[in-house]
Amino acid sequence: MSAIYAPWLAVALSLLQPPANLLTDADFEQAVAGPGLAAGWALFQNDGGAYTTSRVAGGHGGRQALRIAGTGSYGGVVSGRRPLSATHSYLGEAWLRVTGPGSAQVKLDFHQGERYLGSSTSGLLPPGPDWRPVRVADWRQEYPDADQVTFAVALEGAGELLVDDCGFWELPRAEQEAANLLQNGSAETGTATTPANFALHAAPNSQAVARWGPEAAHDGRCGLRLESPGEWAVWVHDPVALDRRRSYTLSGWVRVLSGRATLKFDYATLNGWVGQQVAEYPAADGQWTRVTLEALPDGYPAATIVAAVAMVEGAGSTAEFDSLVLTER
Ligand SMILES: [Ca+2]
Ligand SMILES: [Ca+2]
Repeated sequence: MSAIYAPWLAVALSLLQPPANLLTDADFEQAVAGPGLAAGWALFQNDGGAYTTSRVAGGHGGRQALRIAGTGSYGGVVSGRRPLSATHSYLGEAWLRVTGPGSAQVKLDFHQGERYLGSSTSGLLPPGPDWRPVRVADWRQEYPDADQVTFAVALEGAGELLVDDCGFWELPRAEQEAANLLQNGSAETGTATTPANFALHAAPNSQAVARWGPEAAHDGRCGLRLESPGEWAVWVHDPVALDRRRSYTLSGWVRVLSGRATLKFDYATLNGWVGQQVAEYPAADGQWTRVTLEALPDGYPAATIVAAVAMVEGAGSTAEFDSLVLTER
C-alpha cells in the first residue's frame, strides 16, 4: 500500500528551511594565526602521534583549506560539543583530499559528560588526487546514554589530509526513525560515490547507472538513484536477522521518473536468496510517494535473514529513493 502520512509531511515541511551549519569557520576562510584552527575547533591525536594543522592555499571552495599532516595511528580536528536532542538527528559532511598511505574519515563522536562513548563513522576514504565528499549520519542507538555530540575529521595513519567545506547539522527526526533497523536507511552515510551499507546489483550486462548524492535526496542531504537500461537494478541494504515472532514493516520514499520502480523485501539464508515480496508500484509521475510493505515471511519458511531493497525493473526505468525505514514489533 502506498501512503503519505502526517509525521513525514511535518518533517518534510520543517526542512524547507535549510538548517544552520553548527560549525564555526566551516570553509576555513577565516584569518587565523598559528596552527590554522579558529575558535571552536581542536586538534586530537593518539598518544605518541605527531600531527600538525595549518592553512594551505587552494581548497574545494574559496581560497584555502585546512591541512592535517603527520605520523601516528590517527590525528584530526574536532568541533565543540553540542547537547544531544532526542527529537533530532545529526549529519556530518566534509570535502577531503588524502595523500597516503593513510586514509580519512568523518565521525560523530558521542559523549556522556566527560566520558567518550564511541562514534558513528563515514567509513574510510582511501588516498586519491581529487576532492571527494565524505558524509555520516548518527547511529546513536549504539550509545543510548550519550548526552553530547561532536563532529570530527580524522586522518587514520600517516600522510596528509586536506579538509574543506565541512557541515554539521541538526535535523528534526521522525519518531519512526529512532527505531529504524537500517543503519543507513536515510542514505546519509558514505564516501565519494558509495553509500555505506548498500550493495548495488544489476542484471548481467545491464549497464545500470547508480548514484548516491544530493540530487536524489527527499530529506536530509542525500538519496539514492537507479537508472536501468537493462532488466533490473537494485540497491540492497545490509540484511537483518529474521525473527519470526516479530512483524516487520518497510517504508520509504520512492520517486519514479520513468518505467517501474518500488521497494521490496528479499528473503535469504546465509547460503543465498530464497524469494522476494514486492510492494505496489507508485505512478511514474516524478512525484515522491511513500511506499509501505508489511513482511509476510510465512511463504519463505527457510529464510533466516531479510533485506530492504530499492529496485527499478524493466528497460528504461529511472527512480530515486530515500529514507528507508524498517521497523519490527
Ligand atoms: Ca575553503
Ligand atoms: Ca536522505
